[in-house]
Amino acid sequence: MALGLTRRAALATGAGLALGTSAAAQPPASLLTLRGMAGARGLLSGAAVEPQILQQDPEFAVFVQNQCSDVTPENVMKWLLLRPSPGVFDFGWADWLVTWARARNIAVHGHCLLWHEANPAWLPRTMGRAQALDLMQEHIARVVGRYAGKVHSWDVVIEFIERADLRPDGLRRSVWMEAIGPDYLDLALRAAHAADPAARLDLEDYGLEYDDIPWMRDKRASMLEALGRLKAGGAPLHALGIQAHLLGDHPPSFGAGLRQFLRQVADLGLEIYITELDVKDQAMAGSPAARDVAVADIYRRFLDVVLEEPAVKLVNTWGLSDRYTFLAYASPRADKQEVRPLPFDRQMKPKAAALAMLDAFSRARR
Ligand code: 9MR
Repeated sequence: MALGLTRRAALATGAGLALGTSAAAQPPASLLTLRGMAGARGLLSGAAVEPQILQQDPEFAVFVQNQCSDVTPENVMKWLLLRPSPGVFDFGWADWLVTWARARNIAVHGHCLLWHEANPAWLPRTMGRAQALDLMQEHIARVVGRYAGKVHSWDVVIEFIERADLRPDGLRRSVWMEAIGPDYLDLALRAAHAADPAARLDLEDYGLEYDDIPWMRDKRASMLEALGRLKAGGAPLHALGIQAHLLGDHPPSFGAGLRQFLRQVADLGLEIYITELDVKDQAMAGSPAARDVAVADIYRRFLDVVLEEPAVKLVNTWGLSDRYTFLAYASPRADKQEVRPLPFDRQMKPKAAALAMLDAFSRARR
């Protein structure tokens, strides 16, 4: 699908062509927004956001509202922010975001219940099994229970495979794994399911995307084993989340290997969510315009393969506009130019990557 200037302009406003009247709080349904095109293909499409930014930057908030059918909290549902001290929960910003999204008919993808990072200093590094189980189960019951019926899906455990930790099962030696044992994954899923039986539950990880990177191929194998074990044991697991922080300076080797991996995941009876898509342009050469074209090509090649797999139901970018991206502080460019990893630029105009996403969505077979 070639998108001409008129369509670009429509996409830029986020308004697009209204195809029907909608309730006052809802943006117009438009094929020329990511949420509109994704919706027409049975997909959710959204972005990671910070509620503080939605509150401070109303222009950005309207833009998110127009482009996203789901949002994920980039940080405010992590232990570090939710759990200032033992026994204390601070739900302020998480509540704000869930309320904001629901008022706009936007689904919430919860992120994340257990991670080895972004934990408060008070969380013990080593614990006995009983203590860790209590803490984990209380956390999941409180957080998932609070948003029961309001959160579409949860990243229950993230980044849980790490072959370099040298366990035969490939599991990362996180604080939870070390204290509870490998069944912490199953127990975390069961706790989340008990707290909200309607929520879709995933396990999420990075390093599964590239066919030509040996450790990623190995990680796929460990992932399939772990998912297979959980499903065989009857765990309430509904999806695999694939982060997809893609590399601007690496060949886009998304081919038969990725295709096969996605099929194998689907064959386990799982859906697949793309949860943190962006393209790191930290080390890419060329002008901003040239980089935008190369970044868009990576989005297109990745999504073309991924969306061939009907089990893929959700595509979220990690941020939406280059105005707000963690890569600006996590991976700045040596030449001090702004990083441009996301589909829309700082003015929230669509870059070639937004058109690549729209195009890939339009061709998704469902
Ligand atoms: O984008 C997030 C950044 O603002 C935080 O400082 C960081 C640590 O909490 O986490 C970033 O998000 C990560 C996500 O939660 C899990 N996958 C990797 C993401 C990028 O580091």
